[in-house]
Amino acid sequence: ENGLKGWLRYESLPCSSQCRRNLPSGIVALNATETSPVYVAGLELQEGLKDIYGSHAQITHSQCETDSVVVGTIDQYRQTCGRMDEPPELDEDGFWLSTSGQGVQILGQNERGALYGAFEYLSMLAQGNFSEVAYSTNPSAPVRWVNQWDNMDGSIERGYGGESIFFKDGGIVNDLSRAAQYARLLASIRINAVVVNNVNANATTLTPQNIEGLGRIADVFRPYGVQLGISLNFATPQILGGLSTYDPLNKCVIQWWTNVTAQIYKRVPDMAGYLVKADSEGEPGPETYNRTLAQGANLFAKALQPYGGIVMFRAFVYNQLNESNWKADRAKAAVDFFKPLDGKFEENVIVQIKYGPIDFQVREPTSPLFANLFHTNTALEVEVTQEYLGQQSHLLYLPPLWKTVMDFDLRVERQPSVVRDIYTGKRFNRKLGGSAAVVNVGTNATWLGSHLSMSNLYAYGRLAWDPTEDAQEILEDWIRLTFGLDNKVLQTLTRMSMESWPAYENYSGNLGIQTLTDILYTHYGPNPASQDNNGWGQWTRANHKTIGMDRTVSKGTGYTGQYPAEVAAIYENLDTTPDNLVLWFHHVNYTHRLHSGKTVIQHFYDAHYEGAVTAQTFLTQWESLEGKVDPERYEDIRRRLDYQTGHSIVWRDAIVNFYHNLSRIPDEMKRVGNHAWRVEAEDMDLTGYETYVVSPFETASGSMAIV
Ligand code: BDP
Repeated sequence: ENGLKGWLRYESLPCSSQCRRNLPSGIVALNATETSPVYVAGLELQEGLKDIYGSHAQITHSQCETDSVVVGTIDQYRQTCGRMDEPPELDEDGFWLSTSGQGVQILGQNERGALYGAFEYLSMLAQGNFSEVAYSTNPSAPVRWVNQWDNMDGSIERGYGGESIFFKDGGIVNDLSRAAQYARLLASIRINAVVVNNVNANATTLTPQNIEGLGRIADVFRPYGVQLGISLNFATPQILGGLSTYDPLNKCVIQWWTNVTAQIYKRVPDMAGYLVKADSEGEPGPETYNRTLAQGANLFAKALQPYGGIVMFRAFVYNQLNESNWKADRAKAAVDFFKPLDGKFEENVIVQIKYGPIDFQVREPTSPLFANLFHTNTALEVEVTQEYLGQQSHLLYLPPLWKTVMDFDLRVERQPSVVRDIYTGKRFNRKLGGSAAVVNVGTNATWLGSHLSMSNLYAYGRLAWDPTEDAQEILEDWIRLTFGLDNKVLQTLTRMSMESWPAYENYSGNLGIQTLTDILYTHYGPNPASQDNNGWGQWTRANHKTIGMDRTVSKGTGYTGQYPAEVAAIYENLDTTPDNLVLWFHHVNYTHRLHSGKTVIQHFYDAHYEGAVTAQTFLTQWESLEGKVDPERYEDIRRRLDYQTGHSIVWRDAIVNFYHNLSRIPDEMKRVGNHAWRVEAEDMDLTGYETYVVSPFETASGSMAIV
């Protein structure tokens, strides 16, 4: 139980009489080609039936048996099994699942859909569910991608699960078995493409040798219906191609991209498309030549059009980093850059937008860019990798956070405009759209570096398919698939997970102040001092009396004006701004009273103590499951929660001490700075350890640690 199988464990279950009645006696996979998703679906069904219920079903390919499970496309079914009276209505990648007649039917609109249906059926079996169902399901959007920030040298930017499963020493690894296993996991949650290399892309990704290697990755993905995507470095024609320019309107540059795209499609005829980060954080882009971001995006769009590929063009472009200017606001940048370009992008461009306007913080308001593009395809970008959010060392179930954005109604033109309806294309009638998650799995057997973090990957896939699904119901499925059917395990892990985001928000940064982590590079651990005086535009504007960014139109940066009128009005006014975003939108005294009746500073103190208290229950809650979870995973998770217990206290004390020092306002509960019972490590007799003054000072009590 090292985690490698993720939620596809197919743990053995007793076969009740209902089970015996309902288990199919054979498997009919309507494609005999070994690399086809339908063939793979047949094998997966066989393995699942064997592992879960010990039943040995034979696979055939050409004859329909009534008490079998039949898997294939609608067309294959018609050819082999005869007419269908009422063929289900399916969109691309959709499927029909019926367990209600004789045998089981799993029919996809295409082969990928058929494979998804097989995984759905197996997920029912693995949860002991033999209910009779007959339904079709379709994806909310065509783009359900994941991004990997893997570098060609094998490291992974913001990855916490080991080295890359794709790259090493500048090339593609020989053994791609983990890549195939990844595709299997992703297919089971209906993800249809992986962009395999970092958005901060290396031009050498596109050498002929590496294109061949990328082709090998695509080959191992293909049987699972997963397509390959590639991140591009905008300056590749110059860096790799030897041209004197990378101007997107230059004929030689256009020709260069046309040629390289042709070479890629020759090797990978089903390549999904490109992901481009341009003119952002030092990455090259069209700005160098005074061209617009749309002109930059369209360069790739046109190269891809003959092959049906897509350009995911990132909206994560920002400036406004002059801290002395109180009107400067990085949060405004995406709308400033992209709104004027609405309608100027080719039809196969999708603007990929992070959920909030800054950068994957523990709480952000919905990116207003979703309310400013009406003639442009959009996609939502989330992070499964817990970059600012505890880096897999803290339990954090993310979907409740994502849902604050997916379910947010932006009220464009005073009409219902829920974000999930915008990026899936429904609200503004766009054909393309969807979502992308930065995942960053690595060679660690747990994939993400921690068993419990896998709930986020699982849930991402489910929400990409259907963003209206309930975060807790998804979690419960994941728990049963990952840890079995014990009710106490289910209840306990559900509770811990659902409490995890509020707890982390409480002890890391509340009231919309953003995650008070180190901002300079690590994005880990508390460092509130770094949240001002930095060149990243992530500022709290904290001084000894006041805190928060004034983003109003009337007095501040004007950011609220980027929302449609009804939403703007709520955030413009301190009285109507919800407490959980008050410091995002307003600059107030520490003594300002919230709707809750508490002052800002007292809320800080209380929330940090409460958050740490909740985090400490995670360990005891988990320990109550000893014996109910296999020892290997039990112990690994226990150790992490033990660490989180301590680190949540470090967080708590760092933040409350920092603001206590700054504001000089005492804690009504007299906790801050008062830990009479605490034994400081540096006061003990030390053998083999030395004391060490930490920076920032507040991350250890008395600014002393031992090393
Ligand atoms: C930030 C990360 C940085 C990424 C960047 C991005 O810290 O490593 O390159 O986002 O999304 O959150 O491009």
